[in-house]
Amino acid sequence: MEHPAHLPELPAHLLFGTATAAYQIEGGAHEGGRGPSIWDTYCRTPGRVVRGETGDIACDHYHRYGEDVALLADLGVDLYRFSVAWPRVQPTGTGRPNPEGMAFYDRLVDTVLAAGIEPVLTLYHWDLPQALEDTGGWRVRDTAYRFAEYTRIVADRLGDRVSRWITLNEPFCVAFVGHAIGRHAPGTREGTPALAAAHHLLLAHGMAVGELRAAAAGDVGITLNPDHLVPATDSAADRAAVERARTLHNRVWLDPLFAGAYLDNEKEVWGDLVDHAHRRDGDLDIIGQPLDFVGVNYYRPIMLRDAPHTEPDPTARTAVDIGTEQVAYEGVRHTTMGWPVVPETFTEMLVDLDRRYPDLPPILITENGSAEDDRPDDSGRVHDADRIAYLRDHLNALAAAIDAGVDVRGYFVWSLLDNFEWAYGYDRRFGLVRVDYERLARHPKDSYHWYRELLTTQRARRTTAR
Ligand code: GBH
Repeated sequence: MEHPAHLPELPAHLLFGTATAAYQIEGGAHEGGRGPSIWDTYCRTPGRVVRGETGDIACDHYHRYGEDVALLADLGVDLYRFSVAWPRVQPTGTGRPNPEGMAFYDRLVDTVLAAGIEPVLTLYHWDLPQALEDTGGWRVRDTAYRFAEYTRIVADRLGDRVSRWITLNEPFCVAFVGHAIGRHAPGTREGTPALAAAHHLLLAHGMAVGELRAAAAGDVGITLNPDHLVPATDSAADRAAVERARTLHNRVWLDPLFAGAYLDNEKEVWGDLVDHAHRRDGDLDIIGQPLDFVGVNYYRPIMLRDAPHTEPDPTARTAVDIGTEQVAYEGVRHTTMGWPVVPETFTEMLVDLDRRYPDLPPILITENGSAEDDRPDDSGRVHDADRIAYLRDHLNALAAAIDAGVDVRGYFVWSLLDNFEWAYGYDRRFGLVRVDYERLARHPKDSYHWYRELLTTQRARRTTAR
């Protein structure tokens, strides 16, 4: 079958989807017995989220999921990635499951399956039950055990129907944006406790893998956000800065998961912040169990230079104070997130990942997309040519990585809908579908129609390829 010139050409085996996350779309925050999460708390802390916005209503997906699944069906995706809100399942993070919460995900999964779409379930996309934060959150080991229990509850209920499971979404953001940069919940700026959180997240992942292997038949993986880090100059100092950042962003997760080892350079990067008291014998074996896939979220490269850390009070040093500073990319377009659009770095990141970790399982691109300045015309249509160009160029870059031998099996656009973009509130729009937050109406953008055409073309190729 002839491939239209304006569409990227991907291998016939590649599966396509879109992704969302519970707190960003569901709303219904006080319904169905849901307990409070750390994001409910964070949103209510003055100065944290743009205009003090919250996920209380969000896209009202909790009530409108039927309409959203119909949009997915019309789009023609193979896969739909969503997350389960832990505080809907266990309102206080422990104890017996909440029947109404379980019933919601039961209906959602059945509706997705009835539309001929495979559900891809993320267990943790950042909404920790507040009650667990109150007892130490990810800083304490107990939270990993609680996560394993929660995983078992979800697996027992949905394990017969969900064919792909993602334990955690972007643990980098949980540990370091949450506990060191402080721009995500719980919003603290810590050193050693943030590094403890990183370890407990890895442990939670490993324990959850064990539960999933016991109670669910599907494939199991984790979603990371491996960053493509570029030195501002070729100087030894800038290259060393990038190596420290590569440790903080990528190696913290990749080495224990896929190379069977803790970091060999922790002291160089964090000095006195390093404390092994939270590690126990055997943890590494739990963490490094084989996975069926690794999820990769990719949006943009980051350019860095060496910038000696000059905090006068050493006790105030956080885990992200590693003597680096971000440098702006010149001469490229930036999205409304302020992120540079450099599609070829998507190829470079994937090839680099593949070469550095020979034991990496097959990759699913679990998120890729862009926030644009979408202005609806008089009829409510959004002509988002910039988003289409972004997706087209990144899919071409993905095709190049696959050509270079990287084993990628799936690709998800972030996101199906405009939604609650964390600290940016509703101010940033990533959707293929516009959400009018006053009427909660959905309006497919031009990019939705473009992706639909791509999926139609790819499906036709798949049939001829057979
Ligand atoms: C992903 O995070 C998320 O999985 C998804 O929920 C989100 O909606 C999507 O991407 C788009 O952002 O201001 O320096 O403290 C992407 C990684 C990490 C990007 C946090 C913004 C803020 C860092 N995000 N980061 S900082």
